[in-house]
Amino acid sequence: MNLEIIKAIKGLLEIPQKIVIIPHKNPDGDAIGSTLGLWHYLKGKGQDATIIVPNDFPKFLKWMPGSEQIVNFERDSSAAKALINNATVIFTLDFNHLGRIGQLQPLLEDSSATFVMIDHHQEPDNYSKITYSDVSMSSTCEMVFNVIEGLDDVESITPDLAISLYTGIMTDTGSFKYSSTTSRTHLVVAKLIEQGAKNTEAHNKVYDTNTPSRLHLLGCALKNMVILEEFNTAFITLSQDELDTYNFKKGDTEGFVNYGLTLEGIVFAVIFIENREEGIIKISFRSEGDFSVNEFARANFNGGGHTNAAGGRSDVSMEETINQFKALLPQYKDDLNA
Ligand SMILES: [Mn+2]
Repeated sequence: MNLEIIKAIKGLLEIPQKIVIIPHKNPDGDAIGSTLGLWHYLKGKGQDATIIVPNDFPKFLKWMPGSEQIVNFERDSSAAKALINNATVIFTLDFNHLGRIGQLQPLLEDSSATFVMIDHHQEPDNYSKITYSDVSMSSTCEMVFNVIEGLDDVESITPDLAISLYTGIMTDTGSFKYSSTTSRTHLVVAKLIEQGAKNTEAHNKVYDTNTPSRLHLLGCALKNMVILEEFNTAFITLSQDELDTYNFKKGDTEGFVNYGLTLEGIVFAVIFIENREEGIIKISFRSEGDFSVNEFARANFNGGGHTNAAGGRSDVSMEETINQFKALLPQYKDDLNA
């Protein structure tokens, strides 16, 4: 990675700072893993550091060492505000524009702290003084490893730090199978295991956490799947009523969207999930090959992300959203059949 970035980060950490680390809203494995990994590192260096999440994160990540010390802005907004106001350095991890942190956005916009962005999403904003942005990276966790390596501290990685980064790489690469997984990713993971990451434990704790109601919800989602062979596309809908029927808990629909891609020939998979409270349809897009769901989500559904994984939203009803979606497909037909 870029030596200037390492130099700049090194310079920041030469003196004691008041550090806040922030991941995106609805934090996933990479968001929690990378913030915890960095947090363990900074604590190890004697720095005063706190992680603030914009809102809660799924239960299947709550076993991670240090996660109990994460400040949830929705629950402890006054503590979070004080920490942000006093911060001299703010690391923003796994996102690249301040619109991704919900209610925290105005607080960060008013902050005079030095901002450091570490992120692998496309088209970064320029709010940070130090920007480590690389869309070729498997995960933000891999990038945090690169920073630690750049600072010549790999041998100081503790088991708690190692398992944090391991877990984020594991979840963001679909257990090391997405195309973003490089030989370098495997080398990083190998080093993390060497430093004490208990890999089997991470897999069990993240993936073997089904509840009967989640499996029933999955059954419902799969039953609702619509396959549009003409466009090599499969989509799933879940209404708020269906979520309620199966006692939906945050994180329960994680991974559902990927089932569409396991069908032979399907290159584009989508899940539409109604959120009555927010009055929106939350959308996840996945693709195989060159079809860019980042561009599709940006152009049509107020979202974005990566080439093969993106998110978006719709402010109209499920029925209207599905109609809009179907009406869009013909103009992408050539790309979807490439
Ligand atoms: Mn990520």
